[in-house]
Amino acid sequence: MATAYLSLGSNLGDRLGYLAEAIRRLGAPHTRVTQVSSIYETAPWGKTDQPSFLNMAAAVETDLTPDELLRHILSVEQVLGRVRTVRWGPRTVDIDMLLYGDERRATPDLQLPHPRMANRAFVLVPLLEIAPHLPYREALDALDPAGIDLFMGAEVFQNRTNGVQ
Ligand code: GSY
Repeated sequence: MATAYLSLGSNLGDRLGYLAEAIRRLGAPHTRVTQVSSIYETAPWGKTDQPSFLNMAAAVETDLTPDELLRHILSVEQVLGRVRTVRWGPRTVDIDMLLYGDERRATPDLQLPHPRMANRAFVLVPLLEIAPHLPYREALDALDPAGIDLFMGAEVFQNRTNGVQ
């Protein structure tokens, strides 16, 4: 059983609904979502003329290998309507595997740790909220925190994901 950390983002349509559905769907097979962060509204990075994102992080416990977990993530993105057209363009949901245990690799489909995570405050703010022990605090302190606003606390989001009103 391994612990993996994921970053999720959405900037099209029912952004919160897409994140909630992604968390529900990530929870199987052979995978359990053990922690979710708060939801943050964040200014778009890369291609800036697009709607703002909702971003969050999640921890999962999984029996899947990194490649199997990647396939699971891609299938959840696909079911939720992600279409990869414009690079860095708008998306219903984007799920990145940031870390998988202590795994280090650089294959074309999957690089671990995620090669750009240390440069993105919209990734590190939610990640360090759920995993303050990870060695990315200095990286976050070096980034501009502007444009990262708390949108919804983790507990409220979890109640929504579990269908509790
Ligand atoms: O890399 C993930 C997709 N993405 C995002 C994102 O999730 N949040 C923000 N704020 N900007 C982004 N630009 C891209 S591409």
